[in-house]
Amino acid sequence: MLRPLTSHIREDRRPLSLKEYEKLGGYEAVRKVFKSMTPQAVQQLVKDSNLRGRGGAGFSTGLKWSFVPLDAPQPKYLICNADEMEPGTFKDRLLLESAPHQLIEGMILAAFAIQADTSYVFLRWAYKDAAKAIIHAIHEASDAGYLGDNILGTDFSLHMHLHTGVGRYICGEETALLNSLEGKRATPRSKPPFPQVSGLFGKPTIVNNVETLSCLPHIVNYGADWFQKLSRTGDAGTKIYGVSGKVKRPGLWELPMGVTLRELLEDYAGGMWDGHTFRGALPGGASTDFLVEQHLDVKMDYGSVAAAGSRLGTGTVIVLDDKTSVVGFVKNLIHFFAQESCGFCTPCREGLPWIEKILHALENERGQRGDLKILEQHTRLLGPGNTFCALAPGAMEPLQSALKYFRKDFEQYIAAYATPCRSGLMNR
Ligand code: L3W
Repeated sequence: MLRPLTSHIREDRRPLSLKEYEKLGGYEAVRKVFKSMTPQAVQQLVKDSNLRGRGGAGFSTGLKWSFVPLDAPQPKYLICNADEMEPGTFKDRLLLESAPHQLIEGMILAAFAIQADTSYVFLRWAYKDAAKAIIHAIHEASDAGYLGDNILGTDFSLHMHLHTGVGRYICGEETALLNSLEGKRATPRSKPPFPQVSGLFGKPTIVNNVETLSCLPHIVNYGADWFQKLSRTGDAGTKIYGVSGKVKRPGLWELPMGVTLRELLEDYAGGMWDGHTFRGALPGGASTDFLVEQHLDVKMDYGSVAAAGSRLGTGTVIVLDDKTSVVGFVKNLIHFFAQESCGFCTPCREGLPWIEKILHALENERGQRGDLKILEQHTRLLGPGNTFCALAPGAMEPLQSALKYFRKDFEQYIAAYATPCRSGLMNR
């Protein structure tokens, strides 16, 4: 099976019912695990499979689970991070809307591996169809004995709840998500302690992405080796890649991990619109660095994209073309991140609106000499280690790489419009 996560998704994308899912072998992995595996064995299998988190960071799933103290008393929590709000990212939505039982089965397996008795799907508020599909599937799975007390007659119990967020990007950051779920203001927490030891209500908690969890039934059914061999590279499995921007066929495709950016753009997305030329692409949502022409043959896996100076992130590519203003493009992204900053730490709260102001001024022919230097300073001041969470450093990635690869696009505004005696920046 070359596309385990999506090959059973119907053409009309209607969610598969429990009966339909069972007919295709659904919940066999849960039966297998309950019959013949220990939690430790499931953890080892997932470690051996080399599954890495699909939410953007690519952290080893099995390793993350292994930090949960198995003998800690209940409650322990498993949380599915379905708060998909990264710009250009719409891959989890497909799985949530069309394959809800695959996700639920994956969650049961993950909960068993860490011996959690309570689980939540933390869902983006705007995903209304997904909410309907998940709720319906939770009811079906509970009625069939896959969820609840003493699942399938075993001594393992798991209760599952759907929680819809209020539409804030920061809730996708795992510790802000935990605060939100506890009814508190959604600001990130400091790490360590990591949620695996002190998470929801201070209890051991695992937060995994939708796509990550959806891989689990297949890894249990077909094995770690099989999962590794799905990939073309050292990073295992398939990946749901996406492309948006001025390409002929924007969309999502489940492909072997490690297809090249060129294949993705030309063979799957159909190439650029007529009359438009490729200039660059953000490989994994907005909070990644640009890849450009010289990177078209880079393999889209964690290691290769990192070696090219960016990150695979969510694997959903945003394409920049030659008819789109680079400054406007980056300003749009910074506008989003500035709006979504939780406001807790100063560099992020103050820095992002400042950058947005400068980009806005540039775009509107009010650029000043020194603006690029200030922008560059900000990419450092808001970079890794200077803020409380990854939001601002992520936002700096498209900006810093745009300044590197498309510097002339910024300079032209300064050269064309700046005068040496403009008033200070703060007077704009
Ligand atoms: C124990 C350690 N656990 C890390 C765990 C940690 C978490 C996971 C990843 O951001 C990225 C971000 C966005 N001991 C550990 C450890 N962990 N070190 O591993 O952690 P981390 O901190 O590397 O990343 P993160 O804070 O989870 C995720 C980028 O993804 N991104 C955003 C995507 C957004 C969505 C969405 O909207 N839903 O997908 C895209 O590129 O910028 O860098 O579980 O506990 N020493």
